[in-house]
Amino acid sequence: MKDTIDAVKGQGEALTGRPQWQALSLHAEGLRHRQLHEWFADEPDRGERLSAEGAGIYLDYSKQRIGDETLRLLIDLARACNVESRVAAMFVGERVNFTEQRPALHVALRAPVTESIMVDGVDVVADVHAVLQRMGDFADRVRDGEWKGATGKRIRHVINIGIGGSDLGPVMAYEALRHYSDRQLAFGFVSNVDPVDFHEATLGLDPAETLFIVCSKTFTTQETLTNAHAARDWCVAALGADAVARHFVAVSTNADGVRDFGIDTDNMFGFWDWVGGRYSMDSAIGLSTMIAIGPAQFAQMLDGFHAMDVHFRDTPPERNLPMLMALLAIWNNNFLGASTLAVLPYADHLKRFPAYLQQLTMESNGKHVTRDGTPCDYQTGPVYWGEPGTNGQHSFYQLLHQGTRLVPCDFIGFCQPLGGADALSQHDLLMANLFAQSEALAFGKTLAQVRAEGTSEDIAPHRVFEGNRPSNTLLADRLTPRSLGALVALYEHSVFVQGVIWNIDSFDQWGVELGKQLARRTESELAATDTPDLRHDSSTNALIRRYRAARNPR
Ligand code: G6Q
Repeated sequence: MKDTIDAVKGQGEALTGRPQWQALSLHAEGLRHRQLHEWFADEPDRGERLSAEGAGIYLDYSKQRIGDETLRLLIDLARACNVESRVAAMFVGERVNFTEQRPALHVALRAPVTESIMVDGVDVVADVHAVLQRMGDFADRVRDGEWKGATGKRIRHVINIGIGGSDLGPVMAYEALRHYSDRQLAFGFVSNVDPVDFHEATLGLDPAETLFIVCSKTFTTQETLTNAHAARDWCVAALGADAVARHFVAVSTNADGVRDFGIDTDNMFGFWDWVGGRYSMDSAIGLSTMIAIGPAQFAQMLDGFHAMDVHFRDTPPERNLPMLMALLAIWNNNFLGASTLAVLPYADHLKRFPAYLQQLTMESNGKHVTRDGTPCDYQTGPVYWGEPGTNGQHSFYQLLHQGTRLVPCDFIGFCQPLGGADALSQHDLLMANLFAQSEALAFGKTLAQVRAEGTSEDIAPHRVFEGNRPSNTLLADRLTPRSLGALVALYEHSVFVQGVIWNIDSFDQWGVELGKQLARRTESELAATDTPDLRHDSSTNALIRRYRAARNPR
């Protein structure tokens, strides 16, 4: 009860007016000139002390520009913002997505069958496991060739059609876990309404060996339905209308929509409105992942998610990975003025991980008003971006090292290569680069050091590295389904904690609506046979006229 009263009271108070926020502002001012090399010189045990471990992931945050006092003040702020009670509320299924009046219960998607979480009198964990069971049966049938196409051929190609949360998780997980996938099956992902996406994904494929998974929570998304219709036409042209039942399955919450499209609801895998799109890769939306790696390894991925959930729920803030990552992100964003955050996985299989995180973080925390609708007078979510190392080192790292902006980095690496001992020396080289980059960013190279190398005076300033550029390093033993699950859950929960502190709804996405509405109106204008009466601004009108004049050369 006290928590509820505090929560309500707490949310009425402006964040920047809180004494804890102001203490952090003052503290940041006092630390403005403090250098990472000074901290390391003063604290010989810093590198090991400023670290935490959970669910198989080790976080080194010693190269962040913080001291013990900083962390204490950040935790004070989290407490003042009732983070702990909001976390508890999320875990028990309260409607933490308050603008849509829904729970955000992705933690239920990986809860063991022995647990129960009630939503409106229904145990959702039991429902989750019933769907997992059906997914497992189906995935096994596709993998062992029992599920056949309309002509009796086994399935060789699986194409996921979906967009946003119904695409980014599946494609990221497939790439990340390719090593564990059945190489007899090829996977494709079609998301863009640009017709070339579907064309390229199906080029050269035999429709008789191709299975489409149409993934759409709402089953109303324009891009997905357009591509799904293109897929159906492609299939029917080769195999006839009766083939649809053998070549299409759906993942959705909308059984009517699935039926209307022509997919048998026996071949539909459901989920629930309490699963947000960007939090859904471990629901039935992960069907392609399960077909790729098999139900047992999919279960290991869920175990990894769950291990991080438990760590997050039960560990004090000082040792809690998602909490620490969130507080460090707030520190860099709101008190050191960093407006972006680079995610740099030293694992080529994680090449789609930054894109996945872009949605998770920016759709969640790209918000401009607080819970009560008041404009935020502080920055909310930073821009997340990134590329795998070492490739990025040969392009944008220049700016990270010597640019004028502060770009905090999350380095992600694994201690063991996937290729076994044969790959070890090349993997050592990869990881040497990761460690070298975070060291170079933190400690730089002084003018005196540059001069001592014999560099001429006119060139010397160009070769100086200021250092003092903060980073986290995340290490796991090996990229496995389990460690991937833990890594994703780590970021999911970090995003939520940041959103609680900023007092925003991390689970809605109203910002994607306006463009969709305008596109609907514009589409008919582009193709109109009569000259349309354009009533946009003069720029949009001129662009539409130019497009119409050139769109169909004959
Ligand atoms: C994610 C968003 C959004 C959504 C897509 C696809 O959190 O809600 O990215 O996943 O718009 O929606 P459907 O799954 O309904 O097609």
